[in-house]
Amino acid sequence: MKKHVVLYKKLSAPLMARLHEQANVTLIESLDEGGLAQLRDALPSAQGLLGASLRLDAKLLDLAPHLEAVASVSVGVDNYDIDYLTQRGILLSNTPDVLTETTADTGFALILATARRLVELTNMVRAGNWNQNIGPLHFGSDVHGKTLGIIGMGRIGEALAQRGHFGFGMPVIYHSHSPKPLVEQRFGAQYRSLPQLLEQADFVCLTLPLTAETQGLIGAKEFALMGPKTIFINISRGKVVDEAALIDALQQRTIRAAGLDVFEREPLNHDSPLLHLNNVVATPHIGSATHETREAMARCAVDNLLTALAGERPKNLVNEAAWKH
Ligand code: 8YV
Repeated sequence: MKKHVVLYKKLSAPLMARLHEQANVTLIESLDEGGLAQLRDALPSAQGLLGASLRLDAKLLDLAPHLEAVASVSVGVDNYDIDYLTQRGILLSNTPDVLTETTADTGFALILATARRLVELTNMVRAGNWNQNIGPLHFGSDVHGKTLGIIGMGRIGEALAQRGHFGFGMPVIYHSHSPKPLVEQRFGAQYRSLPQLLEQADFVCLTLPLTAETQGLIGAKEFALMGPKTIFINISRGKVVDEAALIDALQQRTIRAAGLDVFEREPLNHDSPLLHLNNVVATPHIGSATHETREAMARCAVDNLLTALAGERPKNLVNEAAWKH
């Protein structure tokens, strides 16, 4: 008997075909009010859910009494009430690994674009304001040889360290829950306390998950420890940062600049000061957003979901405690 799977993220034709072969599929085309109403109507008979970028809390999940598995097309799982899912025995899976390199590439793209003022200067050219040779007013900062500080040394942090060490000859310092001897061995990375890292790094890069512990981790006190030449990069989650404190640090030039792919609220408010600061490069959460990687993530999520619905343990199970077998 085919199980009922509700998708709230569009999949490629091959993946849709694969799902239709093995499940009864309801596709929610968008997450606007109409789409959310459709989702609420579909949940009472749903046994599997697949998607991303939607807060799945107890209130919504209580509408799905037959739910067995949720497959997130993301590595971050801050959108899920994991304790509630576990208490109900609902298996939550995510898509780590497949997006690591692409997201680290995004991180380095932001490091280079922000240090070399790429957006500001290409906008100047586009506006027809390139009228003379570039002088000190438009100089950027070097990246090669500068100190790369990584907060959160997981898969993505490690890939960022690899790029900095081998690609740009950058000394790497890092802060994480615990020392990472393999990273120290491979990239010469050195462990630092958070205050030490903030004081010593030329580039401060956030690559850690959003949890109760990391929410608001970087605020006014932390920005004050950085220097006027420090460049701040966030490819983790916006809520790890006190965004008002970041805006103030940028406006007061407490730090030199920021490269941001994530924000407290997404899409970013059109009236956000971050959109009007020259020392900000803001991208619309494109960390993993390449054709190849998003297809690989969706494929991984479909594998996880179908495995769970077949009563097997999905490869990327997030809440081990929900696995009763
Ligand atoms: C996107 C991400 O939000 O994987 C994550 O946690 O933040 C990004 O890859 C996600 O892929 C949305 O589909």
